[in-house]
Amino acid sequence: MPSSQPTRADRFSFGLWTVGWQARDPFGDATRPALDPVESVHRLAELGAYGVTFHDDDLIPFGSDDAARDGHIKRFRAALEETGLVVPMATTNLFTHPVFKEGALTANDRDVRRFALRKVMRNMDLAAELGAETYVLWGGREGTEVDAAKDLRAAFDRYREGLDTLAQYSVDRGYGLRFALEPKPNEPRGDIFLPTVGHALAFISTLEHADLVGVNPEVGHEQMAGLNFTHGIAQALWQGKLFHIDLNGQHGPKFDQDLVFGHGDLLSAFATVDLLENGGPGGGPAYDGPRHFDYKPLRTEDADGVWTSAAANMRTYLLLKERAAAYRADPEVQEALAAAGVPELAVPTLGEGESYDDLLADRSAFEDFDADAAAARGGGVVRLAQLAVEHLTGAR
Ligand code: GLT
Ligand code: MN
Ligand code: MN
Repeated sequence: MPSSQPTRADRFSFGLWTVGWQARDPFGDATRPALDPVESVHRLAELGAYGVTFHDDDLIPFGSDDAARDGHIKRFRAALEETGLVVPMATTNLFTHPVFKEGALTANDRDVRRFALRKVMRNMDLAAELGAETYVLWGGREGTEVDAAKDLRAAFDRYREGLDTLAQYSVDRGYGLRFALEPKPNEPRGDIFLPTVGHALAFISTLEHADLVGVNPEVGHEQMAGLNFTHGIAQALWQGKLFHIDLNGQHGPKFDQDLVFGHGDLLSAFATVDLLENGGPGGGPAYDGPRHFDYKPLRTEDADGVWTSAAANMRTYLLLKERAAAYRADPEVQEALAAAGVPELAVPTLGEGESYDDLLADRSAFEDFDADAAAARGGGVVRLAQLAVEHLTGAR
């Protein structure tokens, strides 16, 4: 049995809104009482997490006066000090209050946009004070149901203006924050702007402080769009843009399930962990940021079930990490990888110093190339898939 007891070194973190979700859904009332953020900090620390993240309103209820606000922050800070938990990331709730029903940074109403910016800036102050390095922006309300109701090009101008303003604010205040945009295709809006990792990466390239902005992809959000999550984060890593990650589970294209990590597409979760842990230079980790879980304990669960599910996320990650290491170390897997030609993709297509003229002169590349023989070679891919299944099921 592998050691699956999480430690601080594993860098597991959770949003206050995850374990704190009271399980209110569009069809039913809450099934659990509110959870005190201080209790969440203590329970998460006991379970082996190293970090906790929050929206402004998770910690300080919307509309609190200054005295109440200070009180909430003080209690939270004390809990962090007692437990040693850190705050690696913070974010803003720009979606719950009805004021944001038509958008926040891209609302048609300019006053709402100005209010949204101020709300973010205020929580950036707190994030920096608590030592956060990353600031997430999930634009849940930035989108439409009726396209005629929004000047779409102006929406991107305003989105960019918002990001440029916030990044400049962080630079001027010396906060050192990096921003991570979280894509999602839909829900709560019919269609949300920046629906996938790819859209977000393209948008980021237009920003004034593009270097300070990356992505926070969520497993289920890419899978809701029918996309391959591992491919999405691979491209983000390749572009140096995986600033944060939201791990959870999802069963294909349907509403956002926010299941426990690995409780959706397990093979995809295996590929994700293998990439994060073994996909870097020399086979080491490709990502060194927090392993952040953004899930919702099932609505069926009581308080015990909440903590069982929090622990399940971490244990599943560690089990997959152990399985991925065993997979990589298995001589038969090594041989199957070689047979499938996987290492060959790392060899540049043109030789050292070779020009396209040299390629044109190389008869073996075209005139004498036997396309039919190359086409007849088997890929050896099923064997790799089955070896993964056997490692996952404990058969190897
Ligand atoms: C909300 C959303 C998540 C985002 C959070 C950050 S809020 O719960 O469903 O995916 O990560 O704003
Ligand atoms: Mn989600
Ligand atoms: Mn998320």
